[in-house]
Amino acid sequence: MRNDTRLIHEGMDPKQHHDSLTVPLYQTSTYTFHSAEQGQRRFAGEESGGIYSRLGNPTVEVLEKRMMALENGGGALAFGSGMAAVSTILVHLTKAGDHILCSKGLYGCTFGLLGIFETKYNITHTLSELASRQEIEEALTDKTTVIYVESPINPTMEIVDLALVCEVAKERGIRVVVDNTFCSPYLQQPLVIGADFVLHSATKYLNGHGDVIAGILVGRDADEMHQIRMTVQKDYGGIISPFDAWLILRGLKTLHVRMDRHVTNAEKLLSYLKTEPAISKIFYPFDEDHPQMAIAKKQMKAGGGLISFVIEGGTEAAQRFLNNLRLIHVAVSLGDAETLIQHPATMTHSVVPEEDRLAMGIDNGMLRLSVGLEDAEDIIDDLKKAFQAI
Ligand code: LCS
Repeated sequence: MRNDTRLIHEGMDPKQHHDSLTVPLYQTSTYTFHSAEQGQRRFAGEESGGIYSRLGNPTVEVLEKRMMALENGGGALAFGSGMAAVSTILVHLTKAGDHILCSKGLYGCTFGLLGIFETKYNITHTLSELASRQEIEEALTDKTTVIYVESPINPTMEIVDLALVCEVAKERGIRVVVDNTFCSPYLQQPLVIGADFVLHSATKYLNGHGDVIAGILVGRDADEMHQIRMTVQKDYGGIISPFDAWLILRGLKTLHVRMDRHVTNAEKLLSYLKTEPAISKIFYPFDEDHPQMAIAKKQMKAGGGLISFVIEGGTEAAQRFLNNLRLIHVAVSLGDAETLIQHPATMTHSVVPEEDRLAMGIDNGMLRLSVGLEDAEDIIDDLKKAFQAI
């Protein structure tokens, strides 16, 4: 199957589910054993089958199989949030005293998690542009076990050259984790490029309907993914609920058509935003003024549905602009049918100290627009009116 077909069919055999067309919702916490000995065999791993839904659930399993196929991995795990996926893989790959090399910018809570790692376990990190082999090599230490990158970076839309990072990491046996939330596997497939793990806030494009918090982790190696399932995921316990998995399966069926529309709407909005005199900078990966457009085009199928821009006048001007929008909702999150806009300095990245935030390139006047699926002209009209009002 090709990926657009996998979105709809992968992992689901109606014959195994009473000929149901859609994946049934197994809303159960536990499974009944036919005998005490069978329970013993299942716990011992000698017989497959249900044990307890923190260890596996048939609805969740279809989602995991589907995501594994879409990302070209060997195994996948679903979580109760994107942050549960982030924390699980970082706990798996590090021990006290290790070092994590990161992209220059990170989602605010990922940055917060790294702070916890540092204070509690002396696991340090460095943020780097990772722009050249030399820069990557200089930022590595003999304690580096992981390179953790977002690309595009939330919310600056900077791009990391994934092939370059993977090449340098592979030479040194360092594992590469890519947060692919902004792209979804429809636009970018980091495992194909050479990463070891790819993760998502499934809250965003994968689900696409603004009604679930969830995460996905896909790894190259099936045995290692099973090991993570039976250790960090099981014992830290950040699993997804079957209902949320069911909703994401429903959302995934339209990922390709939704992403196409997010992208065409974003392109229309970009053309308009470039004519707005109040905007001093615009960040969109496939914009010809984006300094890393060539790298973006090498690894992404299209520019995605997020545009960030800076308006003159800092936080005060940004807030005045937001307060004059009527159709576009002021909200964090992204990847939904509704167009959403947020102010990273006071919202998603407010936990990042100002000095670090500015070093990440997040100005006080920056706004991040998650372009929805409405008629692009209506979104543009709303933006125009807000600009006129300020
Ligand atoms: N990674 C990225 C790139 C994200 O943008 C987010 C959430 C996460 C991980 C964490 O996922 P969650 O636990 O929320 O499912 N990003 C958000 C954002 O930009 N606005 O609100 C949440």
